[in-house]
Amino acid sequence: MRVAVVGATGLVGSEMLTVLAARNFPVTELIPVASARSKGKEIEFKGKKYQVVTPTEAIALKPDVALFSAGGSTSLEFAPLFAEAGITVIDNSSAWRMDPTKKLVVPEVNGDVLTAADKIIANPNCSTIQMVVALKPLHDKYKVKRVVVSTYQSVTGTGVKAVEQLMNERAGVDGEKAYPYTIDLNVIPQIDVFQENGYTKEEMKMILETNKIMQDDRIKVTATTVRIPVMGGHSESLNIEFENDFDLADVRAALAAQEGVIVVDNPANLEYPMPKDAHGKDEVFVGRIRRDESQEKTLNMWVVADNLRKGAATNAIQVAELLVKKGLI
Ligand code: A2P
Ligand code: 11C
Repeated sequence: MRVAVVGATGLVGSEMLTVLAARNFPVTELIPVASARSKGKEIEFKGKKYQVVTPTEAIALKPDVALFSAGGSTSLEFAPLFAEAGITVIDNSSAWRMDPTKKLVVPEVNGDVLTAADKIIANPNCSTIQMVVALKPLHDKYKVKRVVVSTYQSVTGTGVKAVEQLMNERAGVDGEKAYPYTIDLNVIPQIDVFQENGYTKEEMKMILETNKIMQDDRIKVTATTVRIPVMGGHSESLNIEFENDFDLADVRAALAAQEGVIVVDNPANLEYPMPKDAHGKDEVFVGRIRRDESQEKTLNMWVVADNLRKGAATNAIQVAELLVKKGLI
């Protein structure tokens, strides 16, 4: 498989290279792609050096699949050109997610929607991915009516500049700011830009993308998304109301049986998921599983995942693996 990684010099792009190697994706040739600024730069993959090319040069090289994580405008401009050249695109930006002609895929949740006609496939937002992976087995069993989610999101979700801002602030050094406020020793209740309804774009992504992936517009979601000075992954507090009542032991068993989920829930030993433990892992970790005693048929749980892994690179590569398995690339 000849694989292009568009945005190979970025945070998600370099995680894509790590995950391609770690999962032994059958890469025969890597084509690292970035902006003209990075042309010629050397990228190492599995002990071999490859030179960065521009998107236009990459199209001429005709890879089998292109993993995009170079921002929405790059995707809007180049994904259709790659697709026209017969290259399957898996796009991590928000550019195509809500386009009704494009599939928005988390393999464990709705991998069955993929067909040979899908040439641009959208990878969901990181905070949405980890939530739907945890909701899926519970929706199948008890039918989710409503989710109230609050997030605690890592600075890595913003990109290299935000990681630098946090590190500079910790070191007491001046530098460029990715956020409008200090992030070290602070919490910023704003992720992405505000919309007319008072919600942020990140909050609206969690709502709209969940309905599309779960293929059920009746699931009501309300979200508050918050940036915290953390590196390893995103955390989410979920309050889930079901149509049908549940037994807590069955909830734990259903989550433990779900592909891609690891239950870490042992309060007696102070065991629960934390971003420092999820860092560098491909799974979604679930804990603090308990009944909401203020309302019937309602559950509280805590969900953590590495946003650069399952929230971005891993999910995109799992989509590629599924396409290979189905013979679609
Ligand atoms: P470059 O390093 O050449 O700017 P991050 O989100 O971590 O900041 O990374 C963004 C990624 O997207 C980088 O690899 C960046 O490349 C790439 N990128 C930005 N603009 C373009 C573009 N017009 N064409 C191709 N890649 C781009
Ligand atoms: C964050 N969720 O943590 C964002 C980053 O739509 O893919 C990913 C933005 C997106 O800031």
